[in-house]
This record gives sequence, C-alpha cells and structure tokens, in this order.
Amino acid sequence: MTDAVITHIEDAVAWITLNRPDALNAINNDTRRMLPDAIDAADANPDVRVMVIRGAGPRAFCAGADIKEFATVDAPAAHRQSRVQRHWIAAFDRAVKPLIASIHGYCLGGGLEIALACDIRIAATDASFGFPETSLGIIPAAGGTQRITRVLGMGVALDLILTGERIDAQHAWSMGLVSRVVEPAALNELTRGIAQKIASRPPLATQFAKEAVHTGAEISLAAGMRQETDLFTHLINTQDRQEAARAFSEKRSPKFTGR
Ligand code: DAK
Repeated sequence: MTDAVITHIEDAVAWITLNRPDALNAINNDTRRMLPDAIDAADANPDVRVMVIRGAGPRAFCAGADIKEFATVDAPAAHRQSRVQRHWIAAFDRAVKPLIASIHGYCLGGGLEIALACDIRIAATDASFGFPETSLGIIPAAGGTQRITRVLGMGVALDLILTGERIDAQHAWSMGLVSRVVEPAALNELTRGIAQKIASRPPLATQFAKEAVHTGAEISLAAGMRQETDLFTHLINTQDRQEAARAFSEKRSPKFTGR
C-alpha cells in the first residue's frame, strides 16, 4: 500500500484526500484499492458523521484516471480492471453518510466521476470540469455517463461528454453541477462549515434524507412519497427526534446520539 489516499478525522468529519499531487491526483490502481476502503471505513466509524473528498496539492482535485497506467493494459486486463472500476466507485453508493466533494483545480474524467458520486459538490473559483474520455478513445465508465445525466439532464450531459470541453466553476454552478463556488483560499473553511453543520444534525435524519432523495430519483413519484412517509415514521420514534423537541422547549442546544 502507498499513501495514494489518506484519511484524517476531525470533529466527526472524515477528510479523505486523493494524495498524488505530482500526478494531479490521477487515479491509479492504489487509488482504486484505497479509496473504497477509506469510504467504507469512515462510513462504519461511529465517530464520523460526514465525509469530505478532496485533492492534495495546489493544482487539482483529480485529473482523472492515470493515463500512463491504463495506456499499458491489454484488453483482457482492461476488462478485469473495469470490474474493479465498478467496485471502487460503488463505495460511494454504499455510503449511508453524506459525502461532500471539495473541488479545486482540475476535476476531469474519473475525477469528475468521483465528484458526481458525492452528495454535495463545492468548488473553488479555480476549478475546471470536463470529460476528456472520448478524445482518448474511451467513455466515462465509472458512472459518469449515468450520473451526469441524472444531475444535469440529457442535453447538457451529452454536450459535455461528446465535446469534452472544459467548463469553469462559474459555468458549473450556473448549470447546477456544483452548489457553491468560493475563492480558493476559502474552500477549506467553507467545506468545514458545511460538513460541521451537517454533522451537528441528528445522524439518522441526515442519512434518511439522503436515502429518500437518492432512492426517490430512481422510482415513481408515488413510490417515492410512500418511502418518504416510511422513513419519516421511523424518525418519529428516535431518541434524537425527542431530544430535538425537548431542547427546543428548554431553550438549549440539543445533544444527538444517532439513536
Ligand atoms: N494521468 C497520469 N498523469 C497525469 C494525469 C493523468 N490523468 N494528468 C496529469 N498528469 C501528470 C502529468 O503527466 C505531469 O507529470 P510529469 O510529466 O510532471 O511527471 C503532471 O501530472 C502535471 O501535469 P501537466 O504537466 O500535464 O500539467 P499541465 O498544467 O500542462 O496540464 C492537464 C494539466 C490536467 C490539462 C493535463 O495534465 C491533462 O490533460 N491531463 C490529462 C487529463 C485526462 O485526460 N485525464 C484522463 C481522463 S480519462 C476505466 C473507466 C474509466 C476510466 C478509465 C478506465 N475502465 C473501465 C477500465 C477513466 C478515464 C479517465 O479519467
């Protein structure tokens, strides 16, 4: 194992850093092995309530798959690798806790796929986004074609995928690819603030809200409404729901335990 991915836990937030700054945090085999492990570990850790994915160094969140590595694989190996690929990105879908992508610099190809697999995307003004895959004779295959269509709609998704054009943070914000844009020097502070705000909420309410939105996007409105009611009903009986009401009446800050 290398230090291609490092995790730092602070105040209920797991900061998971893609750590290959000399290669603009390109995703290599170590990243594919270590990133899902880091996400699974943080998701299972009772001391963690929110995960942040970010890139090390000043230039990139992630410049996509390591081209030098995947240029050398033959077809059978590529097929095996694509199964690994599905496995590593699936860790994002398994996670019950919220994932925030904190994006600066290049966010390309597989890097954009990582960002799209997160629940919230925050960008610095120096961020740029794009899918260069077709220029390399491939397609985004870590969920990119599927997720960007769900996030942005088919027209914009096809434009980005087929042209491979890069867009800046302001453009990304205007189309809804990221929900907030901030000066690079303020990115960490904004990310920490959002992560801590979410971490201060009752964990089950946060997790159920995430589940309702994600599952709801895949099913009929009626089924989604039904699921929303079921999740709400579970929450009504939690200690944290009762604590929130008690704290409000007693004019004090609530203490949430996740029960
Ligand atoms: N891979 C490996 N090294 C990379 C890299 C990458 N993607 N991107 C940058 N680097 C390295 C450079 O080689 C350089 O290293 P040295 O030469 O200094 O050793 C260093 O990072 C700095 O990069 P540059 O010197 O190129 O910096 P510039 O400012 O000139 O340019 C750039 C920055 C981001 C525009 C440029 O580096 C660039 O175009 N990078 C490549 C972007 C890209 O095309 N990424 C790949 C997208 S395709 C799969 C499914 C999906 C995928 C793969 C497999 N399977 C199912 C098996 C996904 C594919 C992709 O993500």
